[in-house]
Amino acid sequence: MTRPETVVPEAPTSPYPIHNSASIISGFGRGSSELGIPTANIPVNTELNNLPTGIYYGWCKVHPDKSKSCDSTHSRPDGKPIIFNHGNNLQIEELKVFPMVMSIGWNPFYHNREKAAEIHIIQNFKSGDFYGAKVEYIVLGYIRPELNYTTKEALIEDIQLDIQIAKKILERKEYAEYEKRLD
Ligand code: RBF
Ligand code: MG
Repeated sequence: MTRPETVVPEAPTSPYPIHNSASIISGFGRGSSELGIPTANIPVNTELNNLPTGIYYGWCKVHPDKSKSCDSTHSRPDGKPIIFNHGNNLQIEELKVFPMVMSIGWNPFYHNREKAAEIHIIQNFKSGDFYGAKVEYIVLGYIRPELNYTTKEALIEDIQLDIQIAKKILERKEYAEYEKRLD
């Protein structure tokens, strides 16, 4: 399937906005290392599970979990140890509201067996990862279905296009105003 054109309504319409928060879990670790596009993985709750699989846009904000002051180590399914710092290393300017793109689905390019929900925050985080932090998100619309690709480069190119589309839509007044809803 080739990428369909993204059609955006004047303003967010039902079922959007979808406003919620989740704890960041560990994924496959491919986003940063293989694609250069880090994603914060979150559990697929009922609300996200009920959406068609595909790529979405909206706003998000990371909240450090201050109740967990100590780092803890979890083992990823492939055995790699992952340090959960619960976002307590983040800089103050990294705690603002940022635009985001969210992927919900099976990652056909990687043949995942489990459905995943992942948020790419459109911001260059300089202070490292933040497993175990809370991410508050507000989904405002849909960009496209998940697609398969013949090369990793083609997947990266489409994700870069998603990012540009999301940034542009979120500048519109009807979408920009939702930024204020994230406390
Ligand atoms: N994976 C796919 O297999 N097909 C896609 O069309 C696809 N689109 C994505 C779009 C965005 C904005 C993001 C953040 C991810 C997308 N992914 C897609 C998921 C990607 O494969 C995944 O983030 C990495 O494999 C890391 O888990
Ligand atoms: Mg990830």
